[in-house]
Order: sequence, then C-alpha cells, then structure tokens
Amino acid sequence: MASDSGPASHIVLPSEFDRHIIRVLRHRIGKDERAAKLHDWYNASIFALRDEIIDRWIASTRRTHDENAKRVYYLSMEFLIGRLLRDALSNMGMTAEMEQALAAHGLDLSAIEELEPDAALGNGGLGRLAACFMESLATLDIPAYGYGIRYVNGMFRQRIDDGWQVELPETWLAHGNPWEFERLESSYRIGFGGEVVADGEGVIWNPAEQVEAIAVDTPVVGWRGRRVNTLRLWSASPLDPIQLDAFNAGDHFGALAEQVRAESLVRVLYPADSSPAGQELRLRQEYFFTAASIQDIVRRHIQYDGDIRTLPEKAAIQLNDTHPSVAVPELMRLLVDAQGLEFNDAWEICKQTISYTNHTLLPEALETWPLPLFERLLPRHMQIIYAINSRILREARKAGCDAERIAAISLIDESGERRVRMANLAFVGAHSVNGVAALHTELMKETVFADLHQLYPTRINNKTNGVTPRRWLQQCNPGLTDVIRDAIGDAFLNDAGKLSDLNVLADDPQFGEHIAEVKRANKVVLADYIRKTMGVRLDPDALFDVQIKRIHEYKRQLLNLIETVALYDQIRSHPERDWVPRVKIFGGKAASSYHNAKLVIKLANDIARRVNSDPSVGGLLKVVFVPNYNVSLAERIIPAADLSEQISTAGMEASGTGNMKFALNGALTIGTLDGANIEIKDRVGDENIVIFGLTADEVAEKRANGYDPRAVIESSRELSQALSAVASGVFSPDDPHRYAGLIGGIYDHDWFMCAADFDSYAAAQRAIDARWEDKAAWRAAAIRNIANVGWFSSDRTIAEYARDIWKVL
Ligand code: 26Q
Repeated sequence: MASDSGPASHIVLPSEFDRHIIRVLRHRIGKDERAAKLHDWYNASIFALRDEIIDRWIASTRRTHDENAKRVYYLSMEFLIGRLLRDALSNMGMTAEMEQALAAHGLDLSAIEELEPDAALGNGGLGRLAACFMESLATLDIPAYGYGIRYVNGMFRQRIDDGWQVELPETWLAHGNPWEFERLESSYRIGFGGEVVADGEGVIWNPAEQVEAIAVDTPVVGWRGRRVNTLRLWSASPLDPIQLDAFNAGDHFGALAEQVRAESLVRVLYPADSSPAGQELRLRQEYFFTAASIQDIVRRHIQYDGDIRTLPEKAAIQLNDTHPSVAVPELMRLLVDAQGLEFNDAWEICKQTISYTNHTLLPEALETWPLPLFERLLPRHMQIIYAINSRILREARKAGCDAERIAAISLIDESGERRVRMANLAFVGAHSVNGVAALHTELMKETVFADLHQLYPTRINNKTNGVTPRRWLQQCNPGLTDVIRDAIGDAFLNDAGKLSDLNVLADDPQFGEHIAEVKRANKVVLADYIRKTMGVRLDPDALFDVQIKRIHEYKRQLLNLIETVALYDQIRSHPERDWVPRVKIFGGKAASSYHNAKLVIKLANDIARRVNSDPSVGGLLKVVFVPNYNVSLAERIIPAADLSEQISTAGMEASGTGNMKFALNGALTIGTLDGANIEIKDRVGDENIVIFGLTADEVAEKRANGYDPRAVIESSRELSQALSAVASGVFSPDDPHRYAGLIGGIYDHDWFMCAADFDSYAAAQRAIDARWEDKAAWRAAAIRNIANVGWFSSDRTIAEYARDIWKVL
C-alpha cells in the first residue's frame, strides 16, 4: 500500500500501486496498457485493490479462528449493496492512491466508478439495512457472515414510458463481477418434497428433488480496513446438469429440466416489499438459502469445536424478518435427525442461538404459507413445526390462556384455509425478538405480538435502526465531510457521535456559509444530472424538496402530490405573493402488481408535465420524477436535498432509514410522528424538524370510531379543489377518468388518512417556506440536524445488537 511520492523533479515515477494495476492489467486481464479500454482499467483497478483486501480478509479469518471467537450470522433474503469500489477504497484509505495511479494514465476515478453496476439484491429499507449492518459489523471488528441469495436478476430497472413505469430486467452480472469468489468446495445438497420414513428410533427424510447450493463470497471491508468479513451468497446448480438418456431420446428440453429448476431458484428477486406473493418459488428460495446457511454454520461449528451443544456460545444467528424463519425447524432437524440430540435439548440450543427482527406490522406483509404447500415441499419441517406447536400451546394453556389466545399464539392459523405463520414460528424459536424503532417496538407488543408478548414478556426489545456514516456521509458527500473536518477535526470519522461538536457552531455565520456553499454545489451537480438525463432545468437556489423511497400507499406520495397540486393552484391564483421557489423531486419503484402505486407514478409524471410547461408559475414550481431510483441515485440526491419528506401514516412506517440519511446531510425533515422520525425529533430538537398530522394513537382511534373523509374534504377548500382537479382529469386530459378511482378511494375510506392530515401538512409546508426566507435560521437548523443524528449510525445499532442480543461485545 506504500505510495512513492517520487523525487522532487518533474519526472513522476509510477507508484507501487500503479505498478500493481499494470501487472494485473497484463497478467490477469491480458491487455497491454496502450490498448486497454476503460472497462479493462475498471477491472484492473478493482482486482488490484482486491489483492490488498484479500490480505486483510485472510488475516481477519485467521484471527477469528485463533481467538476461537463467537461469530455472528446475519440471514437475509436481501442485501441492497449498491456499488463497492468507492466504499472499499475509502475504507481501505486508498482513494488518493487510486486517483493518482489512474491519473498517471490519464484516467479519472469517477469515470471508472460509473462503470460499476449497482448490486441491487434487495427491494428497499430491509435490504439496505442489511448492507449497512454488514459494513458496521466489520467496522466494529465483529466476526460476521452475511448469508443470502446471489440473484442473477436483482431489483428490476425502472423505465418511465409516457409517464408509466415499465420494468426491465437488470443484468448486473453481464460483465462478470470482480468482487466475488466462487467456493466450489462449500456446497450443500438442498432437498425438496418427498417423504419422511421411520428409521429405528428416528426418521429419515427422502427428498424427491435435490439441488446444490454453492457459496459465492464477497469481502466486506470495515472502516480503516481493520476487519474484512464475508458476505456469502448462495448460487444453485443441478446435481445432474443433463439427463443424457432423455437427450439422446430426442427430448432436448426435458433433458435440461434440472438445470432450469436449479437456475430458477436464484434467478430473480421478488420485487415486492410487502403483500407477499405467496408463490411456491418464493418458499423454495427461502428454504434454499436458509438451509444452505444453517448447514454451513453447523458444519463450521463441528469442524472447529467438535461439540454441537456449544453452538450458542459460538454462533449467533439473526433472522432479518421472517423470510428465513424456516431456520428454526431446519436447525431443529439437523440437531435431532443428524446430530441425534433429544428434542428438548435441541429446542434450548435453537432458541439460544437464534434471534429475530421484525420490520413491519402491516397485516398483508406478515408472511404465512398454505399448510398443504408447506407440507408437500418440506414434510419433515412440517412435523417439527407441529411438535414445536404442541409444546408452545401446552405452555400457553399452563399459563392460563383461553381458547382465543391459544388460537392467536398457534403457529398454524386455523381461521380459514390453514396456514403456517412465519412470524409466530420466528418468535417462539428465538430468544430475542426486536423491532426497529421505539414506537414500532411498542406497537409490536400491543398489536401483532400481543399474546406472544404476554406469554414471553422479556423477549421483545428495541433496536432503533441506523445507517453507515461512511457511505451516507463521507463517500456520498465529500464536500460536507471536508467542511466538518475543518471545523471540528476528524474524530467524527471514527465516531459519528462526535458530530455533536458542531452544535456550538450552529449560529456561526462563517460555518453556516460553508455549509450553504457545499449544499449549493451538490444541488448544482444534481441539477446537471437531471438536465442531462431528463432535459428538465432546475434552479439550484430553489428549495429542493425530496421524497425518494418505494412507492406505497402508506408512505403517502399521494399526499405530497395533492399538496403539490394545491400549491400550483395557489401560485396561479396569487402570483403577486412572494412564493418560495420549490423543486419537488420524487423517485421510487412500485411493485409490478401494485396497481395504485403504479398509478401514483403516472400521476407524478402527469403533474410534472403540466406544471413544468406552465409559464404562469414562472419557474416557482418544478416537479420531477427521477426514473430508476436506486442506491447510487440516493447517493447523488440526498446530499442535494434541503427538505426530506417522511410523511407516512403514523404507526405504519416501522422505522425508515432514509430519514436518517437526509438529516445527516443537512436536510430538514417534514414528517409525521412515525417510526424513527420520533427519535430524530427527540435528538435534533422540536425547533429543528417540522412535525404535522395525526399521531399513531389518533389514527387508531379514528379507524376504530368511524372516520368520515368526505366531511373532512368538504370542510377544506384547498383540498377539495385539488382532489377535484386530479379526479376530473385536469392532469390527464388524454384520459380524464384515469384518477377517478384513486381519488375516489380518499373520499370513500381514506385508509391512509390523506384527507385527515392534509390541512396540517399544507400548513407545515407554508411554515417551511417562511423558514426558508430566513437563511441564517435555516442553516442553523440544518447544522443542528447534522450535529445531532450521529446516534443513528449503524455502528451504534450494531453495538446494541452485539451487547444485548448476540453477547459478542
Ligand atoms: C415477503 C414475502 C413474499 C414476498 C415479499 C416479501 C417481502 C419482501 C420485502 C416483505 C417485506 C419486505 C421488505 C420490508 C421492508 O423493507 N421493511 C422496511 O424495513 C426497514 C428497515 O428496518 C424499515 O426502516 C422500514 O420502515 C420498513 O418498511
């Protein structure tokens, strides 16, 4: 890693690292540096950097082994990683070295970075949280493995055609993946179907089909390269790639059926972040990656320790939501059927090893599987689930539960067609069940898990989410990072809590000026990107008001759009007033089958077209829907935001993590008392955040006691005008009824309380306008946001998991 500064003359000698890149280019890529294309340099840069990483990786693995340390296993269907080059360079402290080495060949690091595809193996918050956690685990020097699926097609690419979302496959592996290592020796057979037969004392499961799970490892570098951990993603391959007899008999497709069956397991990420698809392939994917991971964990433990009974001392398995819940019966199966333990002993080991994180209370997002499907695919697991259930229900009866409470606790939902409840399974199989923000955790106790919580009152605990400040401050906003470093030194780089040293500078005019200059520069860069990609011109001095996240009714992009329409009306009716110029920026993907979410995207585009071409708003209002929102786009947009929209119906957003990223980058939040917004408010102070709308209790009360949205709409002139405009086709003259149903839903039931919160939201937006006019006050509030959200570092979150749940710190 040493870099030559060269003699003090005009001859610049190639650095050691530069020579390394050239060696790689020649010997691994097979190219002369004179003939190398940008892509060859891209690969050579990553391979050269990777060599440095590998040495740390091997050292970390050896250290874990020598110290006989407890390992953390994070099981997640999703890892929304994004790009790795900048992250790895920055954490290895090699950014400048790489820049210089490339510059010597007339190359620009940022151009190379743009070639890296986004690894989008996740839908949204849950997957991005897993990626932040992996980075923080390495940063805190905790030995950890992430386990997931190596999807060939991750999150779809979103194209906007005439305002409508079109989904296209994203081929992130098309040019190979220089970060990954296939481990053919780490492979496991995963069975499906078949039958369970008696075998002496025990039983044997004879699966009808089998596929091979093959490990593919990616190194995860922590801050300052102290530790490199492993993200192990499973790929699938058939035991017999081709049935030669079938092929020779002329059945060329049938001969390849096993290959197709295996490949389909890891082919696509289900692009839904709620309302489970409920399809067999999804359950197969869940079992495939969970079984491979649990087998890998048990094999490693036996290899190092020899005694399966010490598993809880050496392994902590965290389930990221219920998607890997089948880990509970799979671990039981290995302990009882393969290791020969008594059921009771196995059950204690299982509970002590496993813990579970819940990320949603939305009833439609709680995973359940039809019992006949489960039993057909996993007959032995179904037996074990019945055995666990009878234990749990006996405990419940002993504790005095009545029939109704027993039915609620049961792992089987008997209310209709019988279904296996994955959340109940995870809850009973874990020693810890955590929510992701304080309010969310309290609601878990009061709603979905009320009965289980009464039976096991110490199991539920809170771990408020966090985000990694490396990616979400240092790497995405180097300008702001420099300004902070100049002001308070660089202790905050190691400990985001130290950002609080900025508080004393909140009213310092000079510091405020520096912060404002960086924000403006970031807005210019974003405006440039939007002009180049979308052809829309934005004024960097306007207020950039941003809502970027998955499109979902509970997140209420529609509330924001209706307010946009109301503002548009107001500007046209009162052009003489001093309006604050605003840019409304939207971005996000809709699940392909989510009709209303797709309609919201079309509405945003319809409003944008009309508003942006209306000369009567005189540039005071611009609306953009940025296509294909992903991690890399978030890294461009968040540093350029003045206002962060976190406006979910109270009680419905478990935590949110975008809210934390915006505040860390000096945006003010307009938000409801929901998820982690509440804790952000507690830390930045009531004066430095704009809160509006009903509380979670008020929402529940209204839903229970009857709520009449029509009456609310009729009592608000601004709201009724905006709704009629949209419903009557003002923004969709080509199809005037396009939004009749969407808006009709607000009149008829308004489940998400858009009408109930509208006046309060609109008033909050006008209060924002007033604040914006006082530049000094706005800057001071922005600084107080940056200074006080260091607590939302995922380092803090992971330290809490490590101390309270995994017992590794
Ligand atoms: C389940 C079964 C079948 C198909 C899909 C699914 C599925 C997939 C993804 C269900 C849910 C998800 C994702 C949920 C999610 O992202 N939740 C978010 O988690 C964040 C991290 O904790 C929170 O900040 C967000 O509030 C929460 O919405």
